[in-house]
Amino acid sequence: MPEPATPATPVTFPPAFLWGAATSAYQIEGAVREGGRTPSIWDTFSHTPGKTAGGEHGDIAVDHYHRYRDDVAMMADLGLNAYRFSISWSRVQPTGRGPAVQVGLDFYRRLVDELLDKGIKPAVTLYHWDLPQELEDAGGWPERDTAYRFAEYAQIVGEALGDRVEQWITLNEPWCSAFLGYASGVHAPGRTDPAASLKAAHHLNLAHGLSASALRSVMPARNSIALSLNSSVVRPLTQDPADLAAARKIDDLANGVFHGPILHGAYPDSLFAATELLTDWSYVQDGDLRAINQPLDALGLNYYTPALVSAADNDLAGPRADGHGASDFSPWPAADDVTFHQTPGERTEMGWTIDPTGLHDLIMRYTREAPGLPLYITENGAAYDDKPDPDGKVHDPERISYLHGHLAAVRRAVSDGADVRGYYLWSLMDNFEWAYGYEKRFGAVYVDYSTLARTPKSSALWYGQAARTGTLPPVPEV
Ligand code: IFM
Repeated sequence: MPEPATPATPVTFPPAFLWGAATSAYQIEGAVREGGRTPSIWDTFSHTPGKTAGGEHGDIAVDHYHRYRDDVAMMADLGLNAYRFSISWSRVQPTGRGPAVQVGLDFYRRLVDELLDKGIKPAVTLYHWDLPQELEDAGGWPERDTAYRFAEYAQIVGEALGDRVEQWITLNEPWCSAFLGYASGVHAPGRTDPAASLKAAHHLNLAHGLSASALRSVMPARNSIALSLNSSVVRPLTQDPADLAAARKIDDLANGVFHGPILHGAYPDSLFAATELLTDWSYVQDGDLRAINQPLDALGLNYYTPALVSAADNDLAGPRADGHGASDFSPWPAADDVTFHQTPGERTEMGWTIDPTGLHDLIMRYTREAPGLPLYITENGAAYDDKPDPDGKVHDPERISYLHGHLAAVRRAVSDGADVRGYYLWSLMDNFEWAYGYEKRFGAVYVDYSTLARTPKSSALWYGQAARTGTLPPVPEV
């Protein structure tokens, strides 16, 4: 059922609901050579010709490293009560192993203190795709040792910030790290090896489990440990058994490969069957599944758009449209027999169809998959071609409508029994959108890339009002 544009009764959220915004280190910080930071795989990838739009990179990004105080003040002025950001691993542990660099940890400590001072609850993500290049040179995520290195890094950050940060997220969207990074190659490190991508997925799972234990060993028990999955809402094009099987395969590759071991302690048998020509999964060692299947305190869900799939020989099949960038290599190992279709409806600048019902379905799915586990929407948002008006203001009514629709879907899920405790808009401000460079603007705050000046868009003011009142304001006419 579509969400009504402006419902008759106001959409109101529980008083303790977190109204946040999210960012990640490489997308906003800049200062890539300061304080002993060394290159991550994204520094290397973005400086490799042809890998990002216009050869753009995060060297300066939006200079958050130097402007964090103003950025926190801006969040406070808007009325947000939560902020999710990630730590740059190579800023803290430049070689990905060994002792931490104090300057790196101090930056995050200052940021956290600034947030707490303004009454904004910090949520730390330990890994948002920026593996230290040295670890990629040693094999990257397909190499088991990377999981152990990650647990060590988690412990360092947990020790440094665990006294003041309550919300922890181990990995952001491990699907992207594994399959865009090692199968389709549209993300760093740009490898195109489907077998390696499945191995990477397992080691990311292991890294999650080991880091969750490491965090627990050094942090106060009150802290919450979660991870953020970009779980796909996979819909079959028809009810034909071949299309249902295609949807099942993509569901395993998008979701089951992570939530299977993490939530249930096992990979789906159907995933093993689907990928048997690529890998025998012999790198899943005794004890790994136990290590991965750690008790969690919460689960983060990132949602943008649903996927519509059919069997490749379906008459209605069209060109590949999975929305994950242009590559001759698929991010879906062993799924050449599946076709992705464009879901009908309006789209954002990313070409992603706007469908808040998908968010409701996703929340209800995890309410069933993980009963009793609190949920957070750790990312949701839209890119639009925002431009300042002559008066300098930036009006983005499409984003307001997008946010309204998705927040109303969250609220509907809460009414249906889901325990959703917060929402983090992606993104606080325009930033480096990976392979798309700076072309796609996801921010609620506009960034002028020539001056780096920040201007809250009308959506930021709308969202801030929602945060302050706990009720969604009306949606202006587009
Ligand atoms: O910008 C990204 C973010 O880093 C991870 N989730 C999706 C966003 C939009 O593509």
